[in-house]
Amino acid sequence: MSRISRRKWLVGGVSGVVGVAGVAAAGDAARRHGLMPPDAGLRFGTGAALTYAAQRTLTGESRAREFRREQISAKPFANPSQMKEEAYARSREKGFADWQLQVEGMVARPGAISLAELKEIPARSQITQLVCEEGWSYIAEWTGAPLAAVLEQAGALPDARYVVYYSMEKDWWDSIDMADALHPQTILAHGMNGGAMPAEFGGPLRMRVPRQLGYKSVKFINRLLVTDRIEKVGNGLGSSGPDYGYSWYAGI
Ligand SMILES: Nc1nc2c(c(=O)[nH]1)N[C@H]1C(S)=C(S)[C@@H](COP(=O)(O)O)O[C@H]1N2
Ligand SMILES: [Mo]
Repeated sequence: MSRISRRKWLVGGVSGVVGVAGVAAAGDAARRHGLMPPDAGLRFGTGAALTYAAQRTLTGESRAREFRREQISAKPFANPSQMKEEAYARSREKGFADWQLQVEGMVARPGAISLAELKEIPARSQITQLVCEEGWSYIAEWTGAPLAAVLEQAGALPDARYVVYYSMEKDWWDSIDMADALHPQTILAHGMNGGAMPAEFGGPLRMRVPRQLGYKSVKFINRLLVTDRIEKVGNGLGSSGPDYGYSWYAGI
C-alpha cells in the first residue's frame, strides 16, 4: 500500500468505527494517564491514540510471539533501502570495525559504544516475525544486546519517557516509549540467522521491536537519545513516519 492510500484508509477506518463523542472522551482519558502518542494531534492520530492507550492498558508487558527454529523463513525478505551515505560505504569497507553507537540525553554516562562493546553485552536471541505494513512478513532469528541493558549501562535517568533512535540513513529515525524500550524483546540486533547482521537487513546494527510493525525496526542505528520531551525532538511527532502517513505507534 502506498503511503498516501494507507493514510486515507486509516482515517476512514477510524471515523467509521468510533463516534466523534466517544473519540473525544477516550482522548481525554488517555491524556490524563499520559497515554497520548506524540502524533496524536494529526488527522489520523485519534485512532493511533486509542490503539496506543488500549494496548498499553490491556496488554502491558505482553510478549511478541516467538517461533520454532524450523519456522524460520527460507528466504527472509529484505526491503531494499536507499542507503547511499558515503560514511556507510567507508565503514563497510572496514568491516564496520569503526561503527559506533552514540548514547546521549537523559543518561548519567553519555558517550559512544563500539560494536565490539555492544557484542560484549550478554546477547538475547529470539525467533520472531517482521511484519511490514505493506502486507508481507518473514520469520528470522535476531541476536543482539537488549536495549534495556544498553540503557542500564549508560545510566538512563528514571524520568526518561522515550528512547529516540537514529539511522545513519538520511531521514530515518524513530522512537519508542519506555515500556517498549525496556521490554525484553526489544534488542539492538547485530546478528541474524546465526551470522552477522547483513547490510541489506540493516547491518551492522538494527533496532528490533517485534511488538510493533516493521517500520519501527530501523536499520543502520548509530545514535540513541533518551528524553522525556519528545515534542522537542525533530518534527515533534516522535518519528519521521508521520510525515509520510505512518503512525508513531504501530503495535501488533
Ligand atoms: N534505515 C532504514 N530502516 C528501515 C527501513 C528503511 O528503508 N531504512 N525500512 C523499514 C521498513 S518499512 C520495514 S518493513 C523493515 C524491513 O526490514 P527487512 O529489510 O528486514 O525486511 O525495515 C524498516 N527499517
Ligand atoms: Mo515496511
